[in-house]
Amino acid sequence: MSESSVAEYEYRSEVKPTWCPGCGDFGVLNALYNALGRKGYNPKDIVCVSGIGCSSRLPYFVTSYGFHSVHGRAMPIATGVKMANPELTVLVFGGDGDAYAIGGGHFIHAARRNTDLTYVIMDNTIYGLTKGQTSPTSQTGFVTKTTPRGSVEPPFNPIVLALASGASFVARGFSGKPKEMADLIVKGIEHPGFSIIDVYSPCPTFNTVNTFKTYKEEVADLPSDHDVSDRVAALRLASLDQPRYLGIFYHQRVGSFQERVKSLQTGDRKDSKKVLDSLFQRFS
Ligand SMILES: Cc1ncc(C[n+]2csc(CCOP(=O)(O)OP(=O)(O)O)c2C)c(N)n1
Ligand code: SF4
Ligand SMILES: [Mg+2]
Repeated sequence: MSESSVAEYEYRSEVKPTWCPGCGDFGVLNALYNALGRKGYNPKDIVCVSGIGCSSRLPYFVTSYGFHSVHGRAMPIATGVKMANPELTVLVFGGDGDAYAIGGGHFIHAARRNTDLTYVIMDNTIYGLTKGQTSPTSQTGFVTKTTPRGSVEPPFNPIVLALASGASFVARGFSGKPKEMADLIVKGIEHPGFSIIDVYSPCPTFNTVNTFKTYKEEVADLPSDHDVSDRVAALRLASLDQPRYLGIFYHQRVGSFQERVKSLQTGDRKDSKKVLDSLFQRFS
């Protein structure tokens, strides 16, 4: 990773964000510009991968390599990019539908494997792009066009899910606090493993329940004496409905998927080549 003094503005691409005025995703994008500028990463070392959704448009707005992929499949694509070139810093962006509904299987296994990626989920508890259906983080009773009498399903808690799946860096941010979120993104990038940052990112167009105003009243910083290496304490704090804690719940250095795969390759490379050659012979 080459670091240089790249000014923050250079990460803004020529494509102007197409989000609705007041969308929480602007706060995430600004936090990202700030985080990249603070580290001074060379844009050619950064890859932004996303799925499909309003939030998944983000890679267009960043000067870096980018991959606007398929709904729910950002994680396998990002994993492939990182495996092919571990020198790259790979960031993944998407919504709560993309990450936790259609992409839920990929999410838990990336956490379990500890793939070295930073995943920022813009959680507006709704499907924004398709005009407002419930998602796995929508509250019970949530009224949408497809649940006119209120959703009967309970939501799950992304932080608890990430912790239970074995993620090694788990944090929560809020679009209304972009500076703090930039800190989380920097720490997530620096963490050599799977970093999950779930962000309360309101959708003022389709969600009038979870708004900047309600979140401002409900959020609080994690207690200053919280031990980030204590997974059980992290689970307890993340399980509380009130306050909705912001900050790093859990942070533990363990071998990443890339490191473990690499360790298999060193030392017995010749043997691997022998096996590969014999396979080629067998199937040619
Ligand atoms: C395979 C597939 N299924 C469904 C869709 C339709 N679709 C597009 S975006 C989306 C959900 C978007 O919600 P979310 O991921 O939360 O992103 P947001 O728009 O809220 O940022 C859905 C269901 C699709 N594009 N592809
Ligand atoms: S529909 Fe909602 S999530 Fe999509 S751009 Fe507009 S405010 Fe943002
Ligand atoms: Mg959403």
